[in-house]
Amino acid sequence: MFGKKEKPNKPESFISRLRARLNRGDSWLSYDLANLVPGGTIDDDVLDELESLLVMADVGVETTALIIDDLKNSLARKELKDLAALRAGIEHAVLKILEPVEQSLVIDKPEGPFVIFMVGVNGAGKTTTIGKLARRFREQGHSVMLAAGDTFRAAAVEQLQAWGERNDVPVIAQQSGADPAAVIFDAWQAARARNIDVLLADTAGRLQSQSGLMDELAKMKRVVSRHDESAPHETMLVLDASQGQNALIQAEKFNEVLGITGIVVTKLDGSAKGGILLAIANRLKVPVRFIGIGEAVDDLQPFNAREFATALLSSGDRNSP
Ligand SMILES: Nc1nc2c(ncn2[C@@H]2O[C@H](COP(=O)(O)OP(=O)(O)OP(=O)(O)O)[C@@H](O)[C@H]2O)c(=O)[nH]1
Ligand SMILES: [Mg+2]
Repeated sequence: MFGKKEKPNKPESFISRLRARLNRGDSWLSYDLANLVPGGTIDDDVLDELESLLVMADVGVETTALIIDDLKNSLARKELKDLAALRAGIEHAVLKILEPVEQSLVIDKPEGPFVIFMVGVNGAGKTTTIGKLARRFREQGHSVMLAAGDTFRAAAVEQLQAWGERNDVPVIAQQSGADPAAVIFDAWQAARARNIDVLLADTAGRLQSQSGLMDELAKMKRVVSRHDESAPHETMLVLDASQGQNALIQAEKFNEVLGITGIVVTKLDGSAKGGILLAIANRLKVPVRFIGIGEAVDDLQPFNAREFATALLSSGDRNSP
């Protein structure tokens, strides 16, 4: 395979890694677009086929309809003369959906620590994201502490402690089976006493359908807000992009129970086509803070709508000669 430039002395930028890794480097959208329009004419049939493509790429029926309606209006105004105009039209529609959710997380230090709750289903990437964020915040000059609120899974505390050691960040933990709300409160008190800027709270993975466990998260939030009514300052939902439309269902339920204030979409480097980000942005309108494209520390970066749209629409390897 070729198409990717070697740059031995300079690490690849995040955007080029995103382009190379999204849907395993197959830029399905531009590749399939070119195939849809072999003769170069855009008509209703082309848009109908595009509609199926978007639905298959996890964009979802509702959000796809929004994009297609936009394009049909452009077509009626005779603005879609060729493939380039169609691509520009899609990019415009995609940006209209993504730009409003591009809102970076701002750490403004209140009285106590800035508290971030990390929630999501099992294996979505919560603990890893905490590790990556701990590093990022440290590099930005903030003092950081981690709370081992996953007291359920046996190795969870060790996993968090490993991240803590790697980044020289203290971890507050109790024995496994302890009440997670007690761990969080303990950590919050410690963070306040030590004048820590950011407290990142890990929680055990749970399915959105497990109502008892969802209530437990709400209780963890209450324990902190009782002592600092502005906390938690961020309830961050971690979603695994490879779960497709299921991630949207998770997002809706977590939002309903907890009031999500930020989203992290991980694993965009796998087989995920990335359309799920459009579905989530359109349905929830909750800020997408970061996206993850791999397991390394710098594989997590702030979400940038334009970069993401470009990655969706850029020429992939399959278009190379
Ligand atoms: N490829 C890839 N893997 C990721 C990404 N983010 C996290 N992972 C991997 O996903 C796996 C699960 O990550 P965790 O951080 O343990 O997930 P979790 O949500 O804490 O899981 P539980 O605590 O079991 O609920 C790990 O192997 C991570 O390295 C990503 O953006 N891309
Ligand atoms: Mg975890």
